[in-house]
Amino acid sequence: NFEHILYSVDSGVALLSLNRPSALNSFNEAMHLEVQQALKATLKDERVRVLVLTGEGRGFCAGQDLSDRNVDPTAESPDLGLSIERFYNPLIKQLQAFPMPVICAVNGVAAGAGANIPLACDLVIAARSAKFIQAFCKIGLIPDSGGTWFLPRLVGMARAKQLALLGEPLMAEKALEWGMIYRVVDDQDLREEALTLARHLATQPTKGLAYIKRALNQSFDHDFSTQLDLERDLQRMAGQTQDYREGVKAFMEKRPAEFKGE
Ligand code: T3D
Repeated sequence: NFEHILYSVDSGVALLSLNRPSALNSFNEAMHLEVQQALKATLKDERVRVLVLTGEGRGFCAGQDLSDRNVDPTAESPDLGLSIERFYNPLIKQLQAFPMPVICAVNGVAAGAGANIPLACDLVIAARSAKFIQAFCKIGLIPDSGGTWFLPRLVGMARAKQLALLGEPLMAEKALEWGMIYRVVDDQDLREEALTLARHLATQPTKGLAYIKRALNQSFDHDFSTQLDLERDLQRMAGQTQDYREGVKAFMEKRPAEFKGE
């Protein structure tokens, strides 16, 4: 029972929707805590094999709720590092390491941390009207939630600097063209398209998919030889799963595989 998010599980898919539409789903502490709780529940729930993240209303997420910050000149400066350490960094790390595919369905404007949370997910589908805004520079901050890490890697340094220093909106189609996201769909189709993709992935070898994302995510930190070692280790683990056995067996028997995520 949540107040600031909606959470449901169906057909192997957990759907987590940010639900403070009047503030464009910006994060206050209560919403952070509910998201943390929902992610914990997702990890414990053996039925869940894919996570979908989205937002209610016309925006996906406008980052930190700025009305939560006391910036009165007479007040002591808020410690933003603490907020990053307590909330944003753990969220980003958790999404990256989540042991199943994470789909982000960006239903509208995504600004500040809200523009970078999708980049920590595995597959980003955006509504055609969605836009990504590295709004931080407009208020004297730097891109957080992994922005300075993801952006140069996804779109190159020149474009990363353009986005981060100018804070101009990047429309979904352009984000797709730049290789920042996976797909763009018509606004009215977004939720169903994301869920269709999620339901498909929920029938696939969950552990294998988790190892794939782990290998790809870690590749940027590794030299060639270390990455080959990681591939060896993960392949060894993948080869121990029931789904691998089922995949090979189904292939040999010329029938569709029935993966259990085990
Ligand atoms: O502090 C820390 O913990 C450090 C971590 C920081 C992480 C961050 O995310 S910092 C960046 C914070 N976010 C922003 O700077 C974005 C602020 N919002 C905007 O620039 C614009 O709202 C948008 C470009 C996202 C959308 O513009 P528009 O014209 O479509 O909508 P709007 O009219 O500006 O917003 C609609 C309502 O949402 C409005 O409320 P109202 O007037 O109808 O009552 C607006 O105040 C509210 N809203 C939007 N963003 C935020 C917000 N309220 C609080 N905090 C927000 N971030």
